[in-house]
Amino acid sequence: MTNNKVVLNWLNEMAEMTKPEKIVWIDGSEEQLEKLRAEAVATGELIKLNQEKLPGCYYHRTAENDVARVEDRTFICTPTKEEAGPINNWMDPAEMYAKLKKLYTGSMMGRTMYVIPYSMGPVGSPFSKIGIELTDSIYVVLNMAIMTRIGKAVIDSLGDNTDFVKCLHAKKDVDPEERYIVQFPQDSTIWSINSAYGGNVLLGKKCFALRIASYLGMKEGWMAEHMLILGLENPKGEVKYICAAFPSACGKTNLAMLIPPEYLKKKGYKVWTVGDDIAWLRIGPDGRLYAINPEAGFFGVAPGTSEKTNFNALAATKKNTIFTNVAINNDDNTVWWEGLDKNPPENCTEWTGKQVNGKTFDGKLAHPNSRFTAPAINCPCISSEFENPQGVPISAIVFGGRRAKTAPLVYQARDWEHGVFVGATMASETTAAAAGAVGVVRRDPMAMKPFVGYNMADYFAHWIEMGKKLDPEKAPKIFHVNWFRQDDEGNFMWPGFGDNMRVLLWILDRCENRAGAVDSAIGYLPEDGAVDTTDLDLNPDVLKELLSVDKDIWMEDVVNQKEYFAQFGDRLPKEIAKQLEILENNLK
Ligand code: GTP
Ligand code: SPV
Ligand code: MN
Repeated sequence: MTNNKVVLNWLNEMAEMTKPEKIVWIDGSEEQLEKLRAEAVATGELIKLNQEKLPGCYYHRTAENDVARVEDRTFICTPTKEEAGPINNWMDPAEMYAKLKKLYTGSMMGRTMYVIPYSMGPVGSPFSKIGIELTDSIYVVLNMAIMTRIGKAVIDSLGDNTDFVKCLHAKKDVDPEERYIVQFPQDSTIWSINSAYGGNVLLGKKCFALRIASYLGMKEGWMAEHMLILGLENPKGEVKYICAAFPSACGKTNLAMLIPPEYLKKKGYKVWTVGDDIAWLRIGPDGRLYAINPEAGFFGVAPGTSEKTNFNALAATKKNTIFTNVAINNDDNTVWWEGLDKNPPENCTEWTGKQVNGKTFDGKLAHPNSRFTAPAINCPCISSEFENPQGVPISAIVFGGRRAKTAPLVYQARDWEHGVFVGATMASETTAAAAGAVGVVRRDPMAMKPFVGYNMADYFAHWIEMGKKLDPEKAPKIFHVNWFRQDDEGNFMWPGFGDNMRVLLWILDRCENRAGAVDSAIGYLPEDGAVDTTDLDLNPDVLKELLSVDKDIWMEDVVNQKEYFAQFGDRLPKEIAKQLEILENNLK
């Protein structure tokens, strides 16, 4: 497929180490992919679903110990520990290479190594970057074929260029004790072993498009962020774009595909999806911030996805989709998960493969982090700008997380620097998207805690620098939202989902100086009546509560913020320290 010497030498070196029985280049043709699907069905790696109801759809079940990202086994191997920073796992690159070489040696014996050339971003876009993933998993090949642009066009566009990310994945024994997800940012290299799940093995996604790309962005003057990108069209047909960073399983896919409440739909408001997980952001020649979605598909959380909550995501999964770790309805060979509807199948295979009566089963039929891999073009609300190589201009950046108490429904940062501080002080309850305890509040700056490829303090500094380079008149305004505030009984107080549109409209109005706000200790809050509650069955007292700031709880948070920032020592930008001081004084 290529005469690129650097590619071929690297490929040979990796093959000598892993010793596959054969090597197969993925050309991206439907014919080749179809052969691989058939092979995976024959070996049981995939199950073919009901082809009338779900054409082109397949099912995959992972090992029970391999169902989420593994943050404690994820490493950033920079030459010094300081470059990786205090919140990343680190090991000396030479030591890590030596350790992993032992694990990889002979790991593909008797197996096939697939070579997947892929592009993050439209092939040929100035934003785009190329990777090559070597893997011994057909499941990975088929997922990468949905999530990225793959094949001959990509390797052709690389030509003799040596600027590509070298990605190696071996499934090996899926042994959690020997599982490693390792980034070597200085070498543009990713090595992943002993997993076959999602973000651990689809190396274009979190490993490249966030960890390696965030490092490249810092060096080259752009940003790689854990953000959705959506376009909001008003009745005049004008579209404004918003990026939002929420931690894993905190609502990005849902917000990106939002369907407005009926009264707004009737007026002509629409939402268009550009991306649901990752944004690459650059400053354009006009001083504005532009974003592309480097991915080509959605690797979305299945549970909670229904016609009511996320019609568009569900519609996107009706063809050419791979489902992982959901439940199977044995009566018609279709899929089911908690929250799809209120009718679990009686004749059911739950996610680990046991035959159960879904109606009486006590437990989850689908794993809480079960996922669908769906082509973006399947989405009914995919933006016409999805393939735009220049990206879309961003009006607002929104941060958010799961906070039962502290954060109000929405507030606005006073300026860019304050906005960076708002992002840097993000915290959220942990979810099933990563292995470990669920529901524990942890600090997750910009939703990038698990994904930043260098020292988080330098990452904050990079955000501040980017702000200085933007035209101050055109820089996105920065906001914080919380869809997950709870009452004393633990119920969500805000209806969320489509009704989040009400908050987005306030945000865009603020960007154009149209909506009212009141200054508070933490930033600008919507003034009375500024969030439109037309046709919403919400007690005005509840909205008041949702928009309230409890100074005692915030003071506790400030104590925690201080402790958190202390670990960065002198490397913490002075702007962040100054904002912390302002917040503390405001709360006193
Ligand atoms: P990753 O793919 O892990 O990065 O997750 P994500 O941020 O895209 O989260 P997603 O949109 O898949 O939502 C995760 C879970 O949160 C799902 O079970 C949703 O149903 C639920 N959720 C999303 N938006 C809302 C909301 O506005 N309110 C409430 N209560 N739940 C929501
Ligand atoms: C996330 O965990 O944020 C995801 C899923 O989007 S994964 O691809 O596993 O990272
Ligand atoms: Mn994500």
